[in-house]
Amino acid sequence: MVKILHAADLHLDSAFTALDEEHARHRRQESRRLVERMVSYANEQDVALVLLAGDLFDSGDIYAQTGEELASALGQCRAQVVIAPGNHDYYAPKGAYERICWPENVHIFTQDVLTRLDFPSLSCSVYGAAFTSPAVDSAAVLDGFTAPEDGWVHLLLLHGDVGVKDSRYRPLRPEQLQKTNVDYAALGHQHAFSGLCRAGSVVYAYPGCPEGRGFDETGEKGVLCGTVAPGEVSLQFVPLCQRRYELLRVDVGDREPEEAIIAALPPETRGDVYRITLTGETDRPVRTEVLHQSLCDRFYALEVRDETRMKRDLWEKCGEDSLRGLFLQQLRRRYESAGEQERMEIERAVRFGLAAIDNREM
Ligand SMILES: [Mn+2]
Repeated sequence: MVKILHAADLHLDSAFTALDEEHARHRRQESRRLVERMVSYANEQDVALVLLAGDLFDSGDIYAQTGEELASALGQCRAQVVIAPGNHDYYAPKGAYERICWPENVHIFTQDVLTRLDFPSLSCSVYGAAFTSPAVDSAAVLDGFTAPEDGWVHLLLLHGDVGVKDSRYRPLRPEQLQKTNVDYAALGHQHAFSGLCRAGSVVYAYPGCPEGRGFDETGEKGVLCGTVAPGEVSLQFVPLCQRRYELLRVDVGDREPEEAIIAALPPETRGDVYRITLTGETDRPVRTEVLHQSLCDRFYALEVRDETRMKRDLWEKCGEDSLRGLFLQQLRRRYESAGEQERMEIERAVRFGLAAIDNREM
């Protein structure tokens, strides 16, 4: 039985484009701490083998400091570490992997050919390959390979795309994984945790990226940790991210927008990045900049979007012989011939206009 930690898609030195420049710079710095947290966890758990399934770097063009800190953090790991480079950090002569001075416990697959690494003290073999260019259009590396049944633990470590036909990132079919006869296939590339999947007797999984980088990578992020024995896999998802990206839609209803948002939030959001979208029908004007200002201290970073619609009965005062009535008549005419986008803008103008006429707080 071998205790493993499986992580992938760290994408160190990502640009964090969903954030403003200052936050993005801060996130790049703190994302380097991720590897330290991973290593402490592995040491605490007495992990024997750390499997990193590619895309450790967001590109081949990393800061020297990022490489040095990664190598030094992995050197603190009591486990053996195996890396299979992916499409973002493909292995190239004079590339990022060759420029870094790796500690002795780190082993890197450098060829696009299935290679076997033996760990006799663990009775365990790891089979893997590297991307050596940004695209690999087949899973030919697995052709003809079947792990023996010899009482050892057999692991596959690979960056690739299961279930995506014609993928440029090593398309893998479950049947191909099944034929490998390994006990566990530790995969990288897909950024959401896949759950533990099965192809015949072969268990495979994507842990997803351990730190979200945008609103397409939401919620809890982490790694997989546990034991693998011949024919027996017992792995748990372990949250390890420092910050979560969360999408929250809030129906304003009859409440003040700020009140509606606060009511919808979980108790602790200070470390997280939120995109809050206001929805529903309301005749209250929604001022996203004001909301942002008054709520942003509750988050690491916040974005507020307005998708509310105007209440239909707001047009009712259209017939009134008053400033209000004239204002509504004017806009109603334009509203009727307007397209979807312009209608949203007109509704917004009506809400702001009526609030001003009524002298209401905006
Ligand atoms: Mn990838």
